[in-house]
Amino acid sequence: MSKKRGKKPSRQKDKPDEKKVARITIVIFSVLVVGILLVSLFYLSPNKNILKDPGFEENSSEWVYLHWSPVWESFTISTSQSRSGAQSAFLRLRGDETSQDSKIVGVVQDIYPDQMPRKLKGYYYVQNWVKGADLQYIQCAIMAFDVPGYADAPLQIRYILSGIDSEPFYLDNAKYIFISGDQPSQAEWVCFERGLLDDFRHSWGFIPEFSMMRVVFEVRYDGIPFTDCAADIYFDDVYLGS
Ligand SMILES: [Ca+2]
Repeated sequence: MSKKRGKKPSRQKDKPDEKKVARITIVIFSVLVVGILLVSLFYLSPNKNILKDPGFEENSSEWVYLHWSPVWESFTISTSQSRSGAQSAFLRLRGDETSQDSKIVGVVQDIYPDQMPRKLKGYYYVQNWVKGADLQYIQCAIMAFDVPGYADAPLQIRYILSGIDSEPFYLDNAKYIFISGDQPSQAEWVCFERGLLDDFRHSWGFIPEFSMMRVVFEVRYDGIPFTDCAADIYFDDVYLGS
């Protein structure tokens, strides 16, 4: 009798505890599921831009130019034109009578993604375009460094955004893709968009592994200009991501 009396109260105590444990388990499970979904959405988001300061609004030190190259000149940040926000990257190209080689004005960012980004997108705006050299063009180059089998130079795709309709020169480590061979439209924002991963696969026959990726937006001429040449180019809202 004393044993039966002793068991009943213990069963009555267990039932609320089991319900409490079950509720806590459900809550923890739900929190975990929601957390995993949120993390997945963040990392798999189609709009995850891996470029820093893609709208040139933060004056980020991530944007640089190739200062070590004698043919390069720097971009500046401008408030004269912007597709979004108040600023853009401004590339001012002018002819140089002393030029014996290329002249490039550009803006560059080095990034370290785990894999080849799927999509490249951006906008550029052209003013004061005076073609003063056969090879005067606007270009976006994507360079993959330390690709196995290509240790000497980065494997590249060079997107000709506008200005020329044939390859300016041959490079062992670069493939050209022409987005527009026409002379550039002026005084309007022009969008360019490509499947970067597919372009590497189709152009090179494989998707390269790499240690670093360099993204270059530039305006340039190659060779000696035959007359004064000029171009004011703005880039804004550039995108590289999934
Ligand atoms: Ca902007």
